[in-house]
Formats: sequence, C-alpha cells, structure tokens
Amino acid sequence: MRSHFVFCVFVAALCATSATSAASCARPDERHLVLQGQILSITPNHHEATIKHEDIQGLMPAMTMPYRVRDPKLLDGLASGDLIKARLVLVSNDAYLDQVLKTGQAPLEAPPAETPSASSGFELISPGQRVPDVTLVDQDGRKREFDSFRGRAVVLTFIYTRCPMPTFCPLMDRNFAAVQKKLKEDPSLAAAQKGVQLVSVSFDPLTDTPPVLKQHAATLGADPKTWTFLTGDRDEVDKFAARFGVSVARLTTDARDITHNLRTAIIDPAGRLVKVYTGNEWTPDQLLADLK
Ligand SMILES: [Cu+2]
Repeated sequence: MRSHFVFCVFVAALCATSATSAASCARPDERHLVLQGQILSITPNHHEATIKHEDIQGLMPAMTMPYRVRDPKLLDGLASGDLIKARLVLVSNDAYLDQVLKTGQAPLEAPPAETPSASSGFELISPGQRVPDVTLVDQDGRKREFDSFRGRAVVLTFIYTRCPMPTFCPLMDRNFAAVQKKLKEDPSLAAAQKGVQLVSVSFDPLTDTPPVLKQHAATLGADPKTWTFLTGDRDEVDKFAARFGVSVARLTTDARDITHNLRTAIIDPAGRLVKVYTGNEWTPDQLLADLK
C-alpha cells in the first residue's frame, strides 16, 4: 500500500515537471488517438482550431470539427491551410489535442457556394419569432407536435446517442441532466420546474429509434415529465434543426456517420424563440439564469 502511494507521488511529480512525460502518466480512462488533417481556422485566443481531418481509427470517420488544444501555445506559428498530425486525448468527459506537429501545407478548398434561398424553409429563426411546428415521435413512440409544449418554457437541443466526442452530444446530455437536477433541488426554481420542458431531438433516426431513446433517457436519469426525447423523419428533423442553425451532414455510404454542430435554444411559453446558444460553451447555471 505504502509503496504504491510513494509511486503515485513520484509519477505525479514527474507529470508536473515535464510535459513530455505526460504519455507515461495517462489516467486509466484516458485514450490516445491519432488525428491527421488540415487546419481550416484558429480562434484568436489559440484555444481551438477547426480541423478537416481523416478517419480517426476507432472513433469517427473523416469530418470537420473544432478541437480544443491543451495549451494555446501549441497553435502558435500555425495557420489555416497547415497540415498537421496531433494526438487526440479523450479523458472521462473531456477531449483535447496535444503534441501538435506541422507536416506540410496545402491550399484551402473553397467553401461550398450553396446558400439556402430565403424561401427554402431552412432559414434561421430570429429571437422573438415563432418556432415552426413539427410533428416528431417521442421515446414512447407517440407522435408529438412541437406546439404541444406551449405553455411551458422549452429548452431544446439536438443530439445523437452514438456521438463519440465527449465534448459534443454527451456534454449536452450532461448539461441537461444537471439542469434537471437543479430545477428539482433548488426551492427557488421549484415553481419554475413545472414550467420548464427539456427537449432533446436526435438527428439520427436510423439508430435512435424510440426504444433506443428511452434507454438513453433512463441511463441519463431523465424524468419523462421534465425531459422529453424526440426523433422523427430525417428530413423533417434536419429542416427543423436548420431553423436553429444546426447543420447535419451524413456520409453517403453510411448515414449513421454524422458530422454536426451544436445549438441549444430557449423558447418561451408562447412558442417564440428567446435565445440560441452556439456550440458547447454554455453552462447549466448560465442557462438557468437565462430561464429565470
Ligand atoms: Cu455529437
């Protein structure tokens, strides 16, 4: 026992003194994967880069996604167009890149020119505007009109249960679970609880059938009175999601390989859009403050 303790302290000291030894100090639940691709953009603070990358063996197919780096210095000297090889670290609820290495450079592909026309039905809803109705299916296989949530404030997000990135869909699930918990525990929110509905819509109806969603909801401890899971016809879901700024791309060879962004919306009891959060940069507390 004691020698084990000493060993741990020794390893911890090594980890603290040398970043390069981090590989030998991996936490037991830590996974390391190789990411190879091209940098499309870097945030001004160098915390995140959007990377168009190849298949990540054992995790996900080729896609374009933002990645956080462990240390902003890792992106110093890099620019859009650079080809890189990096280590993707997945650890419990987090994911980040370290060991970023420039391997070359290539011209950036021109972005696709298609912009949805004003009458496509896919245009963004602005705050204050009515959210369009859509008929979806809930975790019990029941048809559910989105308008049936009128009378309660709705917090809406879009996910799919097989999402492999802990900082994406699983984070939305964890945040919703935290919001549900706070609504129940905080007496000042108790009244609000009855007036709030959490809704997670899956854009992967092929996998996320009602029984799968029901199981997923149970795993998360979702109270069906407060938190509903929906899915539906794929095109209907895509169109509805697009109104909030969600874009979903599926591989033509396998529609279950999904590239997507994140949007979470607050809708008032009258069915009007209040606010949309972009990406994974919101917290349960922030959301609860906005709900109040
Ligand atoms: Cu996801």
